[in-house]
Amino acid sequence: MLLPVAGVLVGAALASAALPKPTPPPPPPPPANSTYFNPVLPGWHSDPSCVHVDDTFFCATSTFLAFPGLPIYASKDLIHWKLASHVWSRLDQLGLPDGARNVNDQQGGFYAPNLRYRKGVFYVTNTYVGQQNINRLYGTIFTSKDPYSNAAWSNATLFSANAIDPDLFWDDDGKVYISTAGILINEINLTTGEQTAPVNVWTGTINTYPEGPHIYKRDGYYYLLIAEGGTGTGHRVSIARSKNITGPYESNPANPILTNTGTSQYFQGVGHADLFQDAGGKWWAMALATRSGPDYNIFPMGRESVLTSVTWPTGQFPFATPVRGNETGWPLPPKNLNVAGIGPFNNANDSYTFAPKSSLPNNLLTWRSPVNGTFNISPAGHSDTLQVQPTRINLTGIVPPDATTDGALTGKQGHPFIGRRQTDSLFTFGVDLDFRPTAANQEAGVSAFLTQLNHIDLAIASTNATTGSNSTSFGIELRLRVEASGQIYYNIPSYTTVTALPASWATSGQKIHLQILSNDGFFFGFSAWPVGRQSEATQPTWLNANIVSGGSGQFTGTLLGVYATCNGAGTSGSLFCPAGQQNFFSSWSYTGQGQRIDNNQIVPSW
Ligand SMILES: *[C@@H]1O[C@H](CO)[C@@H](O)[C@H](O)[C@H]1NC(C)=O
Ligand SMILES: *[C@@H]1O[C@H](CO)[C@@H](O)[C@H](O)[C@H]1NC(C)=O
Ligand SMILES: *[C@@H]1O[C@H](CO)[C@@H](O)[C@H](O)[C@H]1NC(C)=O
Ligand SMILES: *[C@@H]1O[C@H](CO)[C@@H](O)[C@H](O)[C@H]1NC(C)=O
Ligand SMILES: *[C@@H]1O[C@H](CO)[C@@H](O)[C@H](O)[C@H]1NC(C)=O
Ligand SMILES: *[C@@H]1O[C@H](CO)[C@@H](O)[C@H](O)[C@H]1NC(C)=O
Ligand SMILES: *[C@@H]1O[C@H](CO)[C@@H](O)[C@H](O)[C@H]1NC(C)=O
Ligand SMILES: *[C@@H]1O[C@H](CO)[C@@H](O)[C@H](O)[C@H]1NC(C)=O
Ligand SMILES: *[C@@H]1O[C@H](CO)[C@@H](O)[C@H](O)[C@H]1NC(C)=O
Ligand SMILES: CC(=O)N[C@H]1CO[C@H](CO)[C@@H](O)[C@@H]1O
Repeated sequence: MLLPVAGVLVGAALASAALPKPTPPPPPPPPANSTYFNPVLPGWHSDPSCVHVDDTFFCATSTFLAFPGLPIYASKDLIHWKLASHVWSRLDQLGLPDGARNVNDQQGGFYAPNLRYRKGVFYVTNTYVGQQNINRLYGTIFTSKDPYSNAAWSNATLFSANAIDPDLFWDDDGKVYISTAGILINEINLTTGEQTAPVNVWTGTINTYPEGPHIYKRDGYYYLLIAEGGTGTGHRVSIARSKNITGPYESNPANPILTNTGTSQYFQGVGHADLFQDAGGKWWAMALATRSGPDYNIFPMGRESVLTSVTWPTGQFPFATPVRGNETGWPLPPKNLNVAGIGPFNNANDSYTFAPKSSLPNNLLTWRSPVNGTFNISPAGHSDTLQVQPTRINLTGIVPPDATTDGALTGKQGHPFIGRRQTDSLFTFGVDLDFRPTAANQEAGVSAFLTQLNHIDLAIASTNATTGSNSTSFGIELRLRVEASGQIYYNIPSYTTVTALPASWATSGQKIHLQILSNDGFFFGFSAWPVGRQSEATQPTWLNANIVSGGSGQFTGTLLGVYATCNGAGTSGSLFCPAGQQNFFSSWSYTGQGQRIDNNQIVPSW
């Protein structure tokens, strides 16, 4: 046995002496782990659900009453996310009576989406909640072969949903299952809509709001990932598995696999995760989190999307790296901004001129779907402006379901507001306003808007007080409105303060600049000045961002935008104001100036 081996060795030694063999290069070292900042989708981006298709990652997030709704973001590097399309951009996609407007609750509308890809088709499965009744829900499935186009998204196929947060799972035998909060699972035939009776397979580890289920099949097991604990500081991600999709499911002894509950971390409410793999097979989780600290008091951006690494050993349960502002984890794909979509990137600044023939920027949202004709770009004689036709409802209106007298004042038929997400802790948002009132109590201005019951507005308004009046029968005032009635946990009063506009500001044709900014992420400052004369700016009024955190908007996040109203003047039941009032906004800008990533740490916006 020894000799032939020796002979081989000798032969090999001779061969290499005759023809020197290059020493093979050492295997490349594994790429170093990455460091990046969370949230990777800052601003209101709740309930993320993500897939990886070819070289691109896609995530969908929930939008409740905002329109257009259900954004799809695309990224090639997991850090820079571009708006690819909105799944819901046409009112008639829902096919419900009254379109999609007739929702009472401020937190109704599109709940958590589920984004999946199968054989060339993207599926977004969801529930539309609360039409006329908070408990009423419609299951919806939208499909598209082109995630970069609004128009390519189908009308909704409606199905009877057992609960919120439906998830679609295709088994190897072609059967399709829906799981929902509860956790309930049943089979659905996507062609006929037929469903089997649901089975309650798991109530989680603490019996509290088991929801947001996702099923993954791996190593012969069905893994059932859920959110539980409620979408506040108790939020967590847990997992169970079974060899049989309908159970019984075995809870992971190491649950929860991802949470910051019970910690002093700045990122709280971590939960509602979805798992996906990158090109190298590494697992990642996208989850929601609030930048609130355990006080859970000031978090104007609401629930944002955070990225963390997941380790999933063969045959075992996965576990995730805890969520931090300065996150370390698997190597990231190289930076790549070559991403398609209707844009912009979520972290971009806005600088909008509303040039003639342009359309509304795609990152602007309205509250509920807008009344046709509310927003006009560069109308005749007013180039480079966004005209907001005032409607009779102001940003509060009469909050449903109390509106027994005048349905137009509930907002259920649309609001005269359009805004973008606050995406940075520190920011400056500003716009110029050319306000042309024709009667008392007309107003137009800017708002930090969470819901109809949680918003702060700075407006130019006409008043019949005589102070500051010039050449008209009404005066012009700066009106600051704090609407905090939805702030249920803290006893913040709602109030309005007015100051007469200085006479020198109110000259004909003078535009007024209105600004909202934050220097620390905790307080918002509201100020105004005549365009071109910033030295005359009012001292900012500083207000606690708690006014637009949680409360009636615990599922949503702050939008910064513009509005116009005549505060109920005109004909009962009619949406628009008496003719005359004109409001032209121009030079819209938003600049991100910093992100708070820890209780005592702010970094430049990225
Ligand atoms: C969507 O539904 C509306 C209303 O029923 C209909 O007019 C429209 O043609 C539908 N669109 C598609 C793409 O099916
Ligand atoms: C769905 O229903 C159709 C019509 O009955 C049937 O042809 C199809 O096989 C069903 N699909 C599944 C996956 O059972
Ligand atoms: C899986 O569940 C189905 C439906 O409850 C049942 O008929 C089947 O016996 C189960 N299989 C196993 C292996 O438990
Ligand atoms: C983030 O953490 C890394 C170490 O993981 C450290 O080198 C870096 O300085 C930190 N960045 C900030 C802004 O704290
Ligand atoms: C890299 O990140 C992964 C996921 O967070 C972690 O499990 C692993 O220990 C890290 N490796 C090093 C060398 O830090
Ligand atoms: C936004 O503008 C600020 C201030 O000019 C700048 O520091 C920041 O880099 C900009 N953000 C992006 C994503 O370009
Ligand atoms: C919306 O308004 C425009 C212009 O006023 C009009 O052409 C269009 O038909 C309206 N659409 C609907 C659905 O009412
Ligand atoms: C001023 O207010 C009073 C009382 O609200 C109202 O009766 C009057 O019509 C107003 N005047 C003008 C010019 O709007
Ligand atoms: C907003 O509109 C409602 C309903 O018309 C009205 O009661 C309220 O006074 C208005 N708010 C302001 C600040 O004018
Ligand atoms: C009473 C008063 O202040 N009148 C002023 C109104 O504005 C015009 C145009 O700016 C001035 O010329 C008037 O003096």
